[in-house]
Amino acid sequence: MSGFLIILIIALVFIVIYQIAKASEYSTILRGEEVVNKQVNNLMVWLMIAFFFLGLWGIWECHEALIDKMLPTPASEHGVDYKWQFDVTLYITGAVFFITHILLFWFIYKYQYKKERSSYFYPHNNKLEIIWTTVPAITLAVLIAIGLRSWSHITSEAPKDAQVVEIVGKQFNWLVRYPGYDKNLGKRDFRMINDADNILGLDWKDKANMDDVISESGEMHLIVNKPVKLIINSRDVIHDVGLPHFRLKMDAVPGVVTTLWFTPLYTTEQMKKMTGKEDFVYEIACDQMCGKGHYSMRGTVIVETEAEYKAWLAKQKSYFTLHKPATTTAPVATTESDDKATISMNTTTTH
Ligand SMILES: [Cu+2]
Repeated sequence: MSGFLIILIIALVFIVIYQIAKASEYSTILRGEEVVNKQVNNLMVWLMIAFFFLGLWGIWECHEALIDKMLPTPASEHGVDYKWQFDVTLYITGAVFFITHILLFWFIYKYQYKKERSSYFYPHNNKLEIIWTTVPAITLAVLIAIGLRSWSHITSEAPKDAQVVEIVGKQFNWLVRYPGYDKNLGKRDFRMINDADNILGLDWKDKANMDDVISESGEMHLIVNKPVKLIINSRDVIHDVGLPHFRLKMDAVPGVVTTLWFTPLYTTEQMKKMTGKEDFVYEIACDQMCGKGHYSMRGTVIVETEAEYKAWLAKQKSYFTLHKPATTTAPVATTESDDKATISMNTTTTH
């Protein structure tokens, strides 16, 4: 019923427009074409000027309405570079936008139709062509070169002491894996993936897997001021690890490992104070449309001090301990007793 009403309303609007056009056609004939044209021309000029100011007001209103929703200060070293480039790009393109639009609307007003003035034929100017081709080309080339420098920085080899965390996307949540006290992530084999007791396909023949901790809640713990290397992968389709507060994102591709590294600058607690928001959380958003549950692929990052991180890690049970496969007799790894962050790894515990 509502569909029929919508079609009826659209049809009526067309009829009204048609009737108005007809009426103005008749009035043109009655009042003389020249007089009407002049009036319409005048009206159009003022409507265009009004449109210009309406547009400017709209930009201002959007700015006011959305300023609180803007991302806070970048929380990574790379993010600071990124924001600088974003701002520079915005200032350059913004300035060009305002100058060209002011001129566009000003010319409409200044060169509105006048009977005594005819248009000036100006087909070509090589100098102008060269200027408006080379200036934007050089500007964009410089911006891209600066961007590439940042890009090659985050995708370059991570510092030796970097914390290593693996993040794997799956429809529809993130799985985060931490190496245990051995600081090594064990091998994975996609053929061993099994939702019941081997969610990431850890290869139990590899000792390095025994102490690996997997968070299935999409919570990623990072250490403040310590470089972190993310090892990114996907279990099914293409996802994308979006870390808006750190101004980073990287595709998670099935079968291909992607990496990036960065250094978090502020703990979650510091960020709560800086933003004045008690409920502040660093967010992991899937930045790649990956299916019907895409919207719900939200993870969180908790940035904390090294001591807090170690205390948290010490409380975690390794995936092996929690899901010890019945058929596997796993080799027992040697324990590093001097490391406070030792994961409780009891291979005899059964669940
Ligand atoms: Cu997604």
